[in-house]
Amino acid sequence: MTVERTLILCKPDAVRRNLVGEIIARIERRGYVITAMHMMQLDGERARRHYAEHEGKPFFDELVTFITSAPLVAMAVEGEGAIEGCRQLAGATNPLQAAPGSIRADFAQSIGRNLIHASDAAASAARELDIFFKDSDYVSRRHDVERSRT
Ligand code: 3AN
Repeated sequence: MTVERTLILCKPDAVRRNLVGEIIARIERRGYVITAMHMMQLDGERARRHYAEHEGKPFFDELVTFITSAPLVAMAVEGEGAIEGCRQLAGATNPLQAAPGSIRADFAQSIGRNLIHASDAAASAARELDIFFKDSDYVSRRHDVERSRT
């Protein structure tokens, strides 16, 4: 069994629209397990690190401005195949192209306000989780992860 850990952000639009519970419910119903969680307002330095791969793109400044504009909820989510599974739950970046039933298709209209971040690969998950959490923030829920598969 390959248990993965991924970073989920309920971005400021999700918090403002009271959709945090909806997002958490979908993650938990899928059987994934939350092992760390913070509500926080991100500073510019951490926001730029988080979105480093987009530096230089036309939407980068707006992205950093938006993600730092109001509180977000950051979560570490664990489970078998959790990285790809959470990307499925989120849906495609552009809500108009997101699969029906995904969070972005069901609740978002535009690419700049697409509610959720979900890491796209093991390396980016590890890098991004380090921006939001330190080792002592994680709780151990290995039994819950194992039970949730059956
Ligand atoms: P995803 O969040 O689906 O992995 P990325 O990593 O390509 O998408 O983009 C990160 C974030 O940047 C997106 N969630 C979205 O908020 C924003 N973004 C991406 N592409 C655009 C764009 N063309 N215009 C405005 N914002 C964008």
